[in-house]
Amino acid sequence: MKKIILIQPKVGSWEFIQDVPMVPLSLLAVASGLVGRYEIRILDQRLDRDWAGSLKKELQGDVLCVGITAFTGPQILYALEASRLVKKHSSAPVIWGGIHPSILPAQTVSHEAVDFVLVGEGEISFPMFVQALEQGTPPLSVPGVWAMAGGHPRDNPREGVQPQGSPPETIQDIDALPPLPYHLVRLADYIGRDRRGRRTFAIKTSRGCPYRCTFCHQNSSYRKKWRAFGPGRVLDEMQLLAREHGVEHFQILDDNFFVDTKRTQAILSGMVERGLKTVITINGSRVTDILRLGEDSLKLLAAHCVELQIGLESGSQRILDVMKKDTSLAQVMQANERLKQYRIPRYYELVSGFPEETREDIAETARLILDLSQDDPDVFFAPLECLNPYPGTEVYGQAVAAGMQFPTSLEGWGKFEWSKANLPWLDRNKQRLLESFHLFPTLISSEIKVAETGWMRFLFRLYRPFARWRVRHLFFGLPVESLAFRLLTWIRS
Ligand code: B12
Ligand code: SF4
Repeated sequence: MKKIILIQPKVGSWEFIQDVPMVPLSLLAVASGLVGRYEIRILDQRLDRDWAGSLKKELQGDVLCVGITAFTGPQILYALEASRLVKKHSSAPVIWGGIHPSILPAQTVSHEAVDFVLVGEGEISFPMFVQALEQGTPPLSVPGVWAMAGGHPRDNPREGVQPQGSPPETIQDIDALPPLPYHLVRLADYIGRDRRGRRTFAIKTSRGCPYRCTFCHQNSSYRKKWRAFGPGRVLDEMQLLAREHGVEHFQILDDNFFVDTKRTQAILSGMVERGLKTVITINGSRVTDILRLGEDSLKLLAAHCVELQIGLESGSQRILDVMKKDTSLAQVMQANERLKQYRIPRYYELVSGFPEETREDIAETARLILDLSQDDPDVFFAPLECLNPYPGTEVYGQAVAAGMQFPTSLEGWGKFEWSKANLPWLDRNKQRLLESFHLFPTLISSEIKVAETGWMRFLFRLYRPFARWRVRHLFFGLPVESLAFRLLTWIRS
């Protein structure tokens, strides 16, 4: 049996934030159609300290190819390190897939350490590619494959088959895909603990999102197509993971979990019917979909959901319209009220730094944060993120038009600094404001998540009114907090 090596590169600073890395879902998905036909080895740089040594050992077998996944950012540098090592120690072709290579395939495949790029979802096309390699037919005939031809990056250049640069279709019926081959990894390495010590594991129950936000990768990667696993498959997977691996908390990584309300209801009620004692965190949702949920779903959600992450983005209607969020502030308040009624813990996410955004728009966001977090222990805010114009998004086009310089090489994307200073439309005052505001949404929400111990929570409770005052007035001068923080750290050490 020929061997296929799949590499999960490190992510960067995230390694220090997470207690355990997230299970390599992308590689497991890609491997799902190959199980039984090839010897598959998944190598995770985040877990294996001597990953280079392990890779060299694996390369000694009969290796058909090496697949590597990457999204935009420092992960690319780690992926390149692995690619170069393969090139140095073997003649096996290196194929890159995942979000970054899919968005910029020509630039990616132009790198000397990359032989092929496979654009889009890999469950069907990767087995086709592998088969072509094995049979010695040109892999370029497989939809979505890019390679260098005649010194130029080309995708599937056969006449009449597919025009240059057009991505392959997304997989319609993802429910028909084989289950994830969890046996290829040591699952225990990917089960972390939440704040209450529950065994926590990440799953994905749907892909894509039908909406059109200008900063979101959805529109390019999945072209607004939302596809989902049916409730039966989702519940079977949860049951298996709970029974065989003791998972007590599922972190659902969907872009938008609630698109199909019937499916939501079936999953939530199925958890009760099957006696699943697990809780869930939902990573991706939006208020307009939450408003479509019936009373039954909300009750079930209250029973199971320990954290509902919601993309609020802004407190300014004008900016919500600019980013094409297709949501009104009245809907935001209404959804919050419904969730509050059921005491469903909300984790709101915000983004700022759009070209049209004024200080008054930012002040409106501040007012929304203050309103929603007022006397509500179940509301928590993520830090206010500065807009990152990722390639493939509508704001990326705006940034290019405004003269923002983006990398022209794969290495460049790996080293690219996503800092506010890069945004061409932000003047120095607004940059400073966004930088100072960044952590305050988190500081003024529930202390439970911010402060670990009882006495810290006490101090935090004393401090919170001051933090709220700062947010109300958008006044972040005289940063006494950072002095206090340094003092506390010194005392503790
Ligand atoms: C889990 C996750 C993380 C995890 C790590 C995941 C990992 N494996 O390393 C953590 C929490 C660490 C993380 C961090 C960040 N993330 Co993140 N994350 C995700 C999330 C929610 C799920 C990814 C996933 O597992 N998908 C499931 C698999 C099945 O889908 P897939 O990866 O697309 O894989 C398919 C295809 O791409 C292809 N494929 C993938 N790999 C390969 C390899 C080969 C060889 C082949 C042939 C095919 C192939 O086939 C797969 C099956 O169809 C996505 C959003 C999403 N819903 O996808 C964001 C996402 C990937 N993250 C994103 C971002 C921006 C970040 C951060 C920068 C956020 C931040 N502000 O700090 C950080 C830091 C990243 C960095 N570079 O330093 C963006 C990436 C945009 C981009 N252009 O790359 C996404 C898309 C979210 C978004 N909506 O913008 N993230
Ligand atoms: S609703 Fe969320 S997932 Fe959907 S396009 Fe907007 S930001 Fe992306």
